[in-house]
Amino acid sequence: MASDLGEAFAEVWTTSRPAETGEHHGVVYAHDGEYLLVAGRIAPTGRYTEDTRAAYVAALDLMDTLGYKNCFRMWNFINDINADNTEGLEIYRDFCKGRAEAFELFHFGDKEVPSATGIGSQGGGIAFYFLASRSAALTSVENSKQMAAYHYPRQYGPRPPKFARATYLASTHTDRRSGQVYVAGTASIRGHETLHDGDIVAQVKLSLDNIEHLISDENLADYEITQGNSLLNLDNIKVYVRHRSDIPVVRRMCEERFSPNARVQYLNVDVCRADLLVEIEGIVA
Ligand code: 3EB
Repeated sequence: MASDLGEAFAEVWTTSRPAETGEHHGVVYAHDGEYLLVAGRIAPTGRYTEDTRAAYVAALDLMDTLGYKNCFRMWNFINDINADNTEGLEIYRDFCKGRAEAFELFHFGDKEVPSATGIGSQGGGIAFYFLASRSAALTSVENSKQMAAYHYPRQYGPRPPKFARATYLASTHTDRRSGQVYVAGTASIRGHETLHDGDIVAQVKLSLDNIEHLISDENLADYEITQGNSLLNLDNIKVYVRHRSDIPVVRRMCEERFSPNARVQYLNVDVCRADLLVEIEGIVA
């Protein structure tokens, strides 16, 4: 994701239990009896639908095989995300098609899809990694001020993006107070529409407002969750910025609203809609 060495960082998921690693139909994984991390790459091609479907099928099949059936978070890093494939379909939309087909094969209902990020990348092709749990209780959370992505109208592509705005992860279904909230990539969208085309300041503000509302008790009341979250509770944040020259202003705005102790990475990559300038994700732990 990084453009030069100074920006490079590693995201490391650790466990105190022993982990086993392996490979399954081209995807690699590590698991510790409670959590599974699975990762894969899709080589650059003129058309991504089939290879995306196949790679997702390998990862979803691994979850079934090893017994990690509760997938709660997915990341997708897509090179040239706004460019057309060889058939004139935007690469992001091509990817969305393959993902939707794989979910269909595994009978994922729209309300069962995990939170996700679908964002640009400097590397070639598509890289992805998923987190799944064996026994955690999951709730897919939507934002009452945004249309569910899986209901987006046809203008955004042949198959809608399939992801939840957040996943609430707790040890039991009765714990509605002390779970973790995995916040999906969040942008300047209300309903299904991009707002503030060309205005980075307004886009950052709306993205932050969207997350603030998403994790608030007001929004989580629909799921009987009450934990008093605010943006100050968000950590492990990634801020994706389309134009490098916008990073200083984005950073200033984020620093005003995040905890000074939050870990935040700013990454200069494209965003999945040509009119989006910024996208933000994080975790309430
Ligand atoms: C949006 O809200 C912005 O395709 O997995 C955000 C998070 C977005 C995840 C995905 C896309 C994805 O539609 C884009």
